[in-house]
Amino acid sequence: MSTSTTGTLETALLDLDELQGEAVLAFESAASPEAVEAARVEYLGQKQGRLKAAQERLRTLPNQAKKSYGQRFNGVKQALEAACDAARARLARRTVGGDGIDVTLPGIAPRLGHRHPLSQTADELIDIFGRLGFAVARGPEVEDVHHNFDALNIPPVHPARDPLDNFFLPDGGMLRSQTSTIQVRVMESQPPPARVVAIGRVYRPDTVDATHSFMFHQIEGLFVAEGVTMGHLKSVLRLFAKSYLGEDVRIRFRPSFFPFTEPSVEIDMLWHGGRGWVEMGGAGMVDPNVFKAVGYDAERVTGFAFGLGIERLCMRRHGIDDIRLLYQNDVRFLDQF
Ligand code: FA5
Repeated sequence: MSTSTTGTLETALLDLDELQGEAVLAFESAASPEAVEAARVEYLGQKQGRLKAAQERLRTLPNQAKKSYGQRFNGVKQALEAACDAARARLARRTVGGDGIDVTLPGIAPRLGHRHPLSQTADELIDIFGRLGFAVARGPEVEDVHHNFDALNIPPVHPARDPLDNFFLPDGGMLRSQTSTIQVRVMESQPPPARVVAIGRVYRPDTVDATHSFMFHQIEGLFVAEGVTMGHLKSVLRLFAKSYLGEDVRIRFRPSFFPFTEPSVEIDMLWHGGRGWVEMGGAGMVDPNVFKAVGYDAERVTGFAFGLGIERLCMRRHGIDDIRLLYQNDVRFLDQF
């Protein structure tokens, strides 16, 4: 039953104003979802709500007052519903299920990772050699002695095959000790010409120190065609060194020996700010015995090959002085690249 059955239009409208003022205040000051719900029941409740009572009052008013009251009532109803929605939204933003978690506090930003410096180096090397016309080749890390030694002109008695210098597997296979295996695989699988680079992990039981690891990465290059000379090797490696380490880099070829190249050289590099010549890898003209092993005609084609240590290149580029830092996954270190 309505509290007032006989009020004039004027008092009825004043009551509506008062109702709106009280209700909006109740919603605005509600500090918890429970308080919003209590205010909703009190003002907007379908059974005993005060808005419902105000609606019922319409019937008691004289006919000529009904239109004004009805319009004002609709405005109050909308204002109360909007205040209720706003209070709910405000508290939903601040708390989840009322459990005290303030979701309006600044969040913990997820750490965005990036590619490992060695992967960045590998990508860059592939890019540079790609521009020089080299395609990318791949080969397995678990190899056989044919690809790791025999086809590379490394005879059974050669010290490089010493069990103490290799990770041999019980089945007679091995973890490849150099990416030169991929030279063999490429030439076995296609006729000349061949112009590829291959990047991959290699394994050697070397004692770990600041410049050596038991697992590291190499980039292998191979260019075989008619008329390839040592001059091509030098210019490709010089172009590469300048692209990767800068215009002021100097490159030196030091006579050396590898069973699969003849002549063979070590590639040293010297650059501004460095501490002296650093050996980056080996290279040479592909030995005719390797061509024989893969079925290439050594009377018709010549070629060069090179193998560079990716860790060493990456370290020189970034001024990293200990190879072990590259494998520890310490984000304080990795974040710098
Ligand atoms: C070779 O592995 C030859 N296959 C390179 C080659 C390819 C010669 C084609 C001729 C033609 P070497 O053992 O020197 O060569 O290794 C090449 C490079 O790998 C080294 O110069 C060095 O940069 C890197 N390297 C070698 N051992 C390690 C190691 N334990 N840790 C990190 N890097 C290494």
